[in-house]
Amino acid sequence: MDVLSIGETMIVFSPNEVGPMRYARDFTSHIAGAETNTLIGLQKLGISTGWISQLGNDELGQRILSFVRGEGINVDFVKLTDDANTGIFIKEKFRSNQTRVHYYRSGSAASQMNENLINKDYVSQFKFLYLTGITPAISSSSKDTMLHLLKVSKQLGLKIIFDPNLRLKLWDEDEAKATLLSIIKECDIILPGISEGEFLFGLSDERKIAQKMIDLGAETVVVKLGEQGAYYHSGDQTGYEKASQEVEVVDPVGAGDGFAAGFIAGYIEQMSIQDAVHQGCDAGALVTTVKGDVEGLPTKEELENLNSKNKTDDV
Ligand code: KDG
Repeated sequence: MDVLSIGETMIVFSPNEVGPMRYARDFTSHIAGAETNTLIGLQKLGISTGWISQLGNDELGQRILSFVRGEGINVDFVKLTDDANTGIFIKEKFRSNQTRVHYYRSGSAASQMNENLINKDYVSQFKFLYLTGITPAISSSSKDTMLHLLKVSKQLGLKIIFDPNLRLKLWDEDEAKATLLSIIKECDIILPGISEGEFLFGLSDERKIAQKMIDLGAETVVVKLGEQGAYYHSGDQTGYEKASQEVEVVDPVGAGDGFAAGFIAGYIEQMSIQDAVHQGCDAGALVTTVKGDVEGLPTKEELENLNSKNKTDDV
């Protein structure tokens, strides 16, 4: 198999109307979790994946497990526990241009993951480990479990890919900075957002942020610049790439995870770094055109057809 990841996936509830949530009556629910968002995107692009996690043995946990399994991700090491609930969060569209996230995940099943979930034989079946900075933020046992998996994966020769995915609602700034920097030193490929570079190094120039991470030992760094695309630095290659076309944004959440899926799939298929970054930009842009984190993730065919804009099937 190609890419393994570990992390928490939740059910997200979104009020159907804009405005403070205290007035909301109707909600829509979706599956959301940065790591499974990326794994689902990879599966859609023909890359095989596996996910390590813990869910509550409850209705929401069963829904997440069937959904993730249904997308083709290997879930042999996803445990259902009776001791804790599946985490949830609410995505409130407070104003039409302002989204607020409210987490109800403290003490969740995933936050109680421990090292017993990590099976060396299973890990050895993969070539890449994909991690995000959310997993170490949710609890100390989850952090220890992820760091143990990182160590085992390095011993087994997996390539490590990391998206810092800073979530300051989940941990304090000093701990976040120290932990993320210590993880970055162990990684081969790093996919930060520009604001994460600012947080970690106090730098706002994407070229300097990438150079800092290269100096810390990374082989490839791609700094995501939102609608402006991304800047990459890999060996002696540097440059900027943008999505093939501008899109109408319906829901921006999940764009970074879609970018990771497009880029990693291109990297695994040995595209040039420039083409892989371009594919990441296209995948990230497409995610934002559909409500939900994963529903807009493109297939290979959709990415290939992207240039034939506004295509309508013959009816
Ligand atoms: O990247 C999107 C994620 O932020 C979202 O799916 C929820 O994983 C999530 C988190 O922990 O914030």
